[in-house]
Amino acid sequence: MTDLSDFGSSAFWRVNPKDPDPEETREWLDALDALVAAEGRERATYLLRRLLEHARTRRVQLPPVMNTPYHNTIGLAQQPQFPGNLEIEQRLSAIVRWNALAMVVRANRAFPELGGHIASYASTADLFEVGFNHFFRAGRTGDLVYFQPHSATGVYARAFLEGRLDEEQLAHYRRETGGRGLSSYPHPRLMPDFWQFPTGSMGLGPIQAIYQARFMKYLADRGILDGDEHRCRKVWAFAGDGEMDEPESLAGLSLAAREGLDNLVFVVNCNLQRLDGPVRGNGSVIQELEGLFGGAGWNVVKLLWGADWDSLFARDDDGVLLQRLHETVDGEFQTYAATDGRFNREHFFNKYPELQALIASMSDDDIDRLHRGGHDPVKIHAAYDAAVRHQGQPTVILAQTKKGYGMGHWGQGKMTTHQQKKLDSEALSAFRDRFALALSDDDLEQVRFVKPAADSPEMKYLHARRQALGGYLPVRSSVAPGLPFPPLAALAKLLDGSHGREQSTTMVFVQLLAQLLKYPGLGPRIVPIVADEARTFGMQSLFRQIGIYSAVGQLYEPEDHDELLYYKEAKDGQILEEGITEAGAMSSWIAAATSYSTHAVPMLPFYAFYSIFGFQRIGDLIWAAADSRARGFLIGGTAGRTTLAGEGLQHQDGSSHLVASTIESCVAYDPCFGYELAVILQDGMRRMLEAQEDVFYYVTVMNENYAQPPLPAGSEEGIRRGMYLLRASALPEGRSRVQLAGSGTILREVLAAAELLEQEHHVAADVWSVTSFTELRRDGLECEHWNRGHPGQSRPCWVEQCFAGWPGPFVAASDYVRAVADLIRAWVPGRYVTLGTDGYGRSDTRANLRAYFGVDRAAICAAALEVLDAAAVAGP
Ligand SMILES: Cc1ncc(C[n+]2csc(CCOP(=O)(O)OP(=O)(O)O)c2C)c(N)n1
Repeated sequence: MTDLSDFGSSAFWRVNPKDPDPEETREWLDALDALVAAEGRERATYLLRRLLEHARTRRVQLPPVMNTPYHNTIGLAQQPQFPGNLEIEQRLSAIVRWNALAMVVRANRAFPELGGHIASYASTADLFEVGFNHFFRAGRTGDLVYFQPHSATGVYARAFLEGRLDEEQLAHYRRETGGRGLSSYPHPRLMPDFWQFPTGSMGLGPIQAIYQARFMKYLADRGILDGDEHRCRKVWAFAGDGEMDEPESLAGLSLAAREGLDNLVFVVNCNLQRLDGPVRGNGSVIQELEGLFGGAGWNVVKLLWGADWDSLFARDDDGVLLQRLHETVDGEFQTYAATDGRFNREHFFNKYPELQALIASMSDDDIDRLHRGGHDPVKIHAAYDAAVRHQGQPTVILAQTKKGYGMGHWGQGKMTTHQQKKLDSEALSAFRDRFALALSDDDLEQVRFVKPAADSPEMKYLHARRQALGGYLPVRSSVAPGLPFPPLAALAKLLDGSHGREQSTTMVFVQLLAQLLKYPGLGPRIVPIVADEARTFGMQSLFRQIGIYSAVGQLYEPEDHDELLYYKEAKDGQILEEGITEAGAMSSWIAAATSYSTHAVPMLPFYAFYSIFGFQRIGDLIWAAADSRARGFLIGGTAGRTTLAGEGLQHQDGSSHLVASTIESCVAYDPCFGYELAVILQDGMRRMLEAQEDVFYYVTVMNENYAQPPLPAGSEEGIRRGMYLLRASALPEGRSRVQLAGSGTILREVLAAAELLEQEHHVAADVWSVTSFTELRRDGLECEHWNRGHPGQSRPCWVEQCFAGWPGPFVAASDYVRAVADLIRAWVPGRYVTLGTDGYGRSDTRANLRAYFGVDRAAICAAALEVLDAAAVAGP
């Protein structure tokens, strides 16, 4: 017999040392077997735990226990009866496979630049199909599925069979500008009736799915969703094994386990390859992921081998097969996927005589047909069934597949398969034969889509299965009830100003939030979210007032329990305190901000964060939020490069407004005064909750204290549109005159500069408060567009309307890079000088920083005098 302990220096043997006394080992194993047989597995688990504890006291080093053998977690004996018609399902999945492939091939025949993927869906087709036929429940209380993005073709191909997409749409895959096209990846922004969750940026699907599952528990624990109705709902997240390398893919694993998210199922499509090559050529990605998920506290289900391996494992008395699998690294598994039965026999099985004997009765074709688990519907069904039944933990299914499955030597397991998007007739014909598709040579040549007749057994089956599961998916709905919100008059206290008391806009925001939390009908729907910065923003009073959500309540007496505003965690707590994870907090925000669509329950999330750790740190998640048609408030706190004084380069934000301006549905404001903030937030609620516009707000608030003035009469429209005249100079006509504009706290420097100009230089200065350079620019662009389409007519934009009759010159300053104030240059009717905080932040006092960056009153005054001088020299 082969000495299994002599496999040389493979990765397997580095963690599995040789056995110095096999006989003794056998005795221990026999003893365990006898125990299990006599007293059951539970008793064995108990004794193993005691043994481990005892070993620890003896300082015996423990082996890595997070890995199980390289076979299916669910044994043949535990496998439930497959409830479907296997034959019909296989025929259906063959058609879906073909149509998915045809979309890509046709698009690229016509326009080679369009791109697309065939190999990824080829590997995941069965994983999707078993879900569609047996698990994914549709409807308002149905499941939420995050699809692996570059397998979107398969979802379209199935929707085509279901009659939800037509042939013209399929023919316009990746050609969207004409209006009948299909998105490359899941994009609710582009297909708002179809896709629910954007997953195209690797890693964002997994983290959003986790926080979605958590948000559903939050809604149920707070009594907003009916717990009974929603108990069976699952969140399914399909990810690639390469995708699991993204930090975001792994970032939420411990939260999911900690919160016991048994409504969450991850399916990792382990085809062992990513774009460039193998995911872990020299190791095993499945074993690695098993350790990671298991270590985080997940229920791990390995789905590695198809039914045809069952008899091989059953006869593997000496464990040679298992050992051979363990010593094989993923790079070799890929080669086995790319080669035929003969090669596999010679290189995998023939290595040891015991293995050779095991497959003696199998032909090369039989070996070629040995399935990996992720291609066997029965095994997939068993894994999914176990996952949906599992309680108390989230489940991950590690499904082993072959990349480019069924693409023969044109793609299966090939290093370059990820980018394969064209197939010649020979390859198409081989694909047809491989999946027994009833296609003529002409069908092949034209790469025709296939749709069986409505009364065919396949179509009847497909519809019946979906009917049994509540309908079709993915489907996105935008229908949601509105929410009440206060009229502006109800915010009078904030609009009246602080009566001389010094307050920051952050404090005004917290007051406003507290008021909204008490507003009937709206209060309970507000979701305050923080990433360990509540105290920074003075939000700690909310801890006691509305509680921090915790799935288990509060199991300890908080250190500050005898204080009025103690740290209160509660099962019905309203605040989501995410800890130091901006990505996690943002994912929670997305779940809340799309709840109107996902759950037909509108919520109003406010996520308050250090403004630099928003667009800069997790910009891609904000982009995904916009794609998701999120509605809610992002509050960029401690904003401005010179306003957050002491913190320095990594903390001082001078660019978020510039980035915000690039996101079409993001409405951004940089208000200076509390009344401006109140008008903006109230208008935001009107647009999002009443008009149900698919926009979200980014509003910066600062921590600088100053007296908050009352709302100047008639300024509401200007505040909303982006600017208004705050102070017209009282100096008599005939003086030199300049128009100054400013935003955020720098507006106060502008006001001080106006005083300086008037008092020391006898120059008249009018001051404009700019609440949003970005909205002003949008309005300018829109008017330009309109004017172009209406020759002979001219619609002035808001900047032009405001500055009409004000001759300039103009000076504008903000606490952000100059490019922010430059956004409106095209519509300023005169010489326009901008000041900003370009460069790296650094720590110092506010006064020193503003002088350093040239945005203080002296710099603004100097810029105004200079531009006036230049104008005087240039003449009228
Ligand atoms: C953030 C991000 N980086 C890169 C890409 C480009 N990309 C698309 S698919 C892919 C490879 C995915 O490999 P894997 O997750 O293993 O999925 P498979 O196609 O093998 O199923 C890459 C790098 C992306 N979509 N998102």
